[in-house]
This record gives sequence, structure tokens and C-alpha cells, in this order.
Amino acid sequence: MDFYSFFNSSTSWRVRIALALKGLGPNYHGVNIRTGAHREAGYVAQVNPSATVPAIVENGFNLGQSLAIIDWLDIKHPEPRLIPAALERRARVLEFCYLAACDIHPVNNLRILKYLHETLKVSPQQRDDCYAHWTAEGLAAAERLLAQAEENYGGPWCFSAQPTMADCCLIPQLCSAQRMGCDMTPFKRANAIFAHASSVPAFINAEPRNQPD
Ligand SMILES: N[C@@H](CCC(=O)N[C@@H](CS)C(=O)NCC(=O)O)C(=O)O
Repeated sequence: MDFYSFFNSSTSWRVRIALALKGLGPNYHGVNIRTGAHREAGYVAQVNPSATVPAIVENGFNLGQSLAIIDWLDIKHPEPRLIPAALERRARVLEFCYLAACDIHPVNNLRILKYLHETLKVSPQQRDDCYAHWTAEGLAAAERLLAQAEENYGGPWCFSAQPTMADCCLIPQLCSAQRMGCDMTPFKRANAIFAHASSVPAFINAEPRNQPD
């Protein structure tokens, strides 16, 4: 399996956690999104028509979108399961992942931040305030879902004693918020899960500082 990732990309990081939890070691290809490698014609045509990272290619099958990749991995390599089979828990995990992937991440993505600054000419301070505002709103919603999840399913992970795709989404999102200087103190449940994940090898291996690029 070939895996296309950028070390500092939170969506690539989600997939790296999933791969590590499943004990899979694909061929790693660093795609530098800062220099625009994700928009090169060959990459877009053969690897990821979305012109983003992450993506995987296996036996001529190419797939982008981090949640679709994790779902695909979960069916192909079901141990350990990252998307629970039980209907209600599965729905809760997906609810959380869509919050991270559809509501929080997109407004904070590199191309959005660049557009704000380079095209709309907002100042770096306004751009960072925009990031902090939507991140705080999103993480507050995440915190409410996590409190409910702890009550219903326990911990130490988002949705029980085992990590799920929700944890794959949460940890990179928290790091990205921290990196941008957001105030993380209100997010107590998320911080507790983060502290737990920080000592687990699969999560450590997936961190940006441990990637070849
Ligand atoms: N919904 C996509 C988002 C992918 C995405 O936007 N990835 C970012 C890196 S975290 C990227 O490639 N950004 C390039 C850009 O903004 O130009 C997914 O989950 O895979």
C-alpha cells in the first residue's frame, strides 16, 4: 500500500493513527502541501483528484478523504475495529468524526487561511482570530459530545475502553488548535483523552515529529 501524507497535516495524521493502531506499515510518500505538491498534475490525476492529502493507492485503487480511507482500512483490516459495529455507537462515533472533519477542520484549512490573508487581505491577526473563533466553537461542541459519550460508554478513549475513529480525529485537531495558540483550558474531557493518547505507541508513532518528511 502506498500512503500519501504531509507530516503536519491533521487529516493525514488521522490516517496515520488508524494505520498504526492496525499495525500496518505502508510505503510513505511525503507530499509537501506548503510548496503545492498536492496540486501537481500527476498527483491529482493518479493519486487524489481532491488535490489534498491524505491518499492511499493499493493495486491500482486510489482513495482520498481521510474518513473514507479509515473506513476502507477498517473493512479490509478489521482488527482492531475503529468504527464500531453496534448501530448506536457507530452512529455516535460518526457524529463526532463528522463534527471534526466537516465542521471544524475545513474552515481552518491551509487554503482557507491563505485565501483570507493573500486574496482577501485580512491581517495575520484577523486570520488567526478567525481560526481561534471557529476552533473554539467546534471544540465546545466536541466537548459536549464527549461528555455525553463518557456517560454512555466510559473511557479512557472518546467512546469506551478502545480507541475509535473519533480518537483518530480528535488528537490531531487538538494539536492543530494548540499550535495556533488557542486557549485549550475549557476542553477538559478532550484534554484528558489527549493526555491518555500521549503515552500510547500508535499515537506517538503517528505524530508529525516522527514522520520521514
Ligand atoms: N476532507 C479532506 C480534507 C483534506 C485536506 O484538506 N487536507 C489538507 C491538509 S490537512 C490539505 O491537503 N490542504 C491543502 C490545501 O489546503 O491546499 C480529508 O478529510 O481528507
